[in-house]
Amino acid sequence: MTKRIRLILLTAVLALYSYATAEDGYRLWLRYEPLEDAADYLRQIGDTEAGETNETSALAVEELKLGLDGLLGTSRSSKAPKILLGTPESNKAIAKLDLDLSDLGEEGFWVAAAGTKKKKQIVITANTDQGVLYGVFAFLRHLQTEQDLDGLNLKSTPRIEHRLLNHWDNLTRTVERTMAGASIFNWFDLPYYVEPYYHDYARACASIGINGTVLTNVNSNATILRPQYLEKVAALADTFRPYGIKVYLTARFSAPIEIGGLETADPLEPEVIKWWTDKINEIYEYVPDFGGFLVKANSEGQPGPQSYHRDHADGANLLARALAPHQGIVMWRAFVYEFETQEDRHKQAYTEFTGLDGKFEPNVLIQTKNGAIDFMPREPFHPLFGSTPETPLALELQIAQEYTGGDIHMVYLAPMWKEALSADTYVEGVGSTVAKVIDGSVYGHETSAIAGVANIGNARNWTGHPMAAANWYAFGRLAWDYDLSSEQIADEWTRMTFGNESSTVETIESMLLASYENMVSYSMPLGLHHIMYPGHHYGPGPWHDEGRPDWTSIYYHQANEDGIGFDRTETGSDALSQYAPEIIEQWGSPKTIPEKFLLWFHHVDWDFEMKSGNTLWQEICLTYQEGVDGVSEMIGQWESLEGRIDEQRYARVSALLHRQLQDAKFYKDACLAYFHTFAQRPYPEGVEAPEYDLEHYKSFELYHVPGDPGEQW
Ligand code: BDP
Repeated sequence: MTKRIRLILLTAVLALYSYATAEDGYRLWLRYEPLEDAADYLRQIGDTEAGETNETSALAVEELKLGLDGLLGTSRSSKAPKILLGTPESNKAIAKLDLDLSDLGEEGFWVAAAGTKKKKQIVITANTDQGVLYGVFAFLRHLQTEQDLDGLNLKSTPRIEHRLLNHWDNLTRTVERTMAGASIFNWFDLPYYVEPYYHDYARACASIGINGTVLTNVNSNATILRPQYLEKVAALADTFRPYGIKVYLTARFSAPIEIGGLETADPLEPEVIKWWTDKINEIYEYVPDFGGFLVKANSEGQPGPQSYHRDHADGANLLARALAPHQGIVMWRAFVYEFETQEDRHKQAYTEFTGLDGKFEPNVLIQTKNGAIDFMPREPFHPLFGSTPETPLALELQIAQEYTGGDIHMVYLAPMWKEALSADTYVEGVGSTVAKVIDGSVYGHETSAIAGVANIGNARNWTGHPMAAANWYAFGRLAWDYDLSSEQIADEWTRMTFGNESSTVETIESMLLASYENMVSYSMPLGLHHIMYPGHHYGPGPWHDEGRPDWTSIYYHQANEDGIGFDRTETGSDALSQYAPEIIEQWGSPKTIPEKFLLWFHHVDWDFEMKSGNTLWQEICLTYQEGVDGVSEMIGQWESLEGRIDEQRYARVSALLHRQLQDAKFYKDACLAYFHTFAQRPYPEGVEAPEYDLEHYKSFELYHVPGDPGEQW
């Protein structure tokens, strides 16, 4: 072999090696890189004795092997404690232990040290194979995060029954409001070709307890209900089933007209009822465990029952009755507001759905966004939570960062979701948190659901921004157990994604945990909301004043020479009256409301004195500045990791953080330049005045922003 050929070969081998070990993010939090303390663990973990009965249990065995081989290497000592894996039915050795699994339900698991002093064992068990699979992921997470095996005892059951991703994916493969590439669902190739990555998607979802996925956009297309597409849906359902993931679809209310050839979609017309019943029966022929429908009706131009002078209950019940014999559910969205009325949008869903409470079939859940406006960077909880004692509510969160920096900004959303989940509605006394309304415990509902609008696309690393995967992870973990803290979830994710080296972990965690407040501060602080650029929603547009009033910014901030903020008290829209008396009392005065919600409920003078002693104007300026400074700090923290983490992710995050800083500064400068025209007061010390005049910011345009529906149709 000549020197030259040897060199070429060597380069090829090296390239292959670096490709194979590349940290391109594809493996998400399931990297299973060798542990530093592997030798220690190897003394405590021996061979696996598994009971295998079906595809799900086979996956559990395979995952455990994959995880252990990666984390600890492939050889095991015959003297080390064995892992007993399976249900008491599938594994005789587990049956012999005679464990009480009665509190584990269908999905819970138990991972524990078992056996005798002489013959130690580790048991990973559950009532079902699905539970065992969850147990395997929990055990591997325990190892990945380098937890102790002494006294191992992980017992857990999910708090919420249906834990769903909502994909806002179109059949054309564009994705509404997600920036991570095209839709992962390759409809044209289905059912002939099932992409291998569908398995990896399902596996990642299962690893965090997600058990359902809505495949299609809430702005729906009736084509998905055609037989040709149902075949495709069936191929996906077959792929996801062994991972415990059910598929759901969005139902376009006018489908009987669009694909059924009827002249009406009136939910009370017998031919419409028959059409949906036949369609639903047909779906179950393709997908015997089809989960049900998510419906956006009479909202933002979507068809719905009100077009026929029927109400939302008539619409939801039509579908629910046909789904019930198959155990399917309807998630009917509360995100509705009238096209014509000028009533504060904040109030409309509450008025609509409290009026219908008690009229829904038992398999209907009203799916409600965390806040009443629309996934703003920070929203007070939706007043509907706790206000429909007869009707279960599902919580809809947005993992995609529509208003929170797209997937360009590093923003860890768990703190926002925790704020919503732990908000006290007071409806049944202190402690009636949104989480408890959702899990059904406040009013004794049996069924419960939580949904996250997915931030996933066909980007190699799934979510575009390497840090955005933390949000997918956090959603699943909180859906399983809303009592987990943002810190704990950040810690798990960071260790699993970047390894356990302590200063790396500390640095990334501290960045994650600061990121949410930073983003709120540099975009919409102190209760400001809906002041984003129209259409694509990326970046500021506080001056936006065209079109229907409640789609403008000026409608929401109400800035004038006197002050700023939306009066939602008695003297204004009175949306506050939709909350419990305890909330009204606290939030009713600008002096007592938590300042983070001040301008959401109050129109306040520029010179209003804040708790800090600053005037409102000064506080607004300082908070914007704090947000920008926070991003600079994140950059400094990230730079301290150079050389300590892989070059690939280091470089990507670095570039993104620099762009985030530029954007944050732009947000601050644009908003301050604009609000200054009303406030006309000097910028306080410590605040960098906007670099340019207002016209500069107003004239700035972004083109072809990913996820913008205006670009898609
Ligand atoms: C808004 C989005 C829009 C969605 C709508 C919804 O801008 O793209 O279709 O919510 O949730 O946030 O239906």
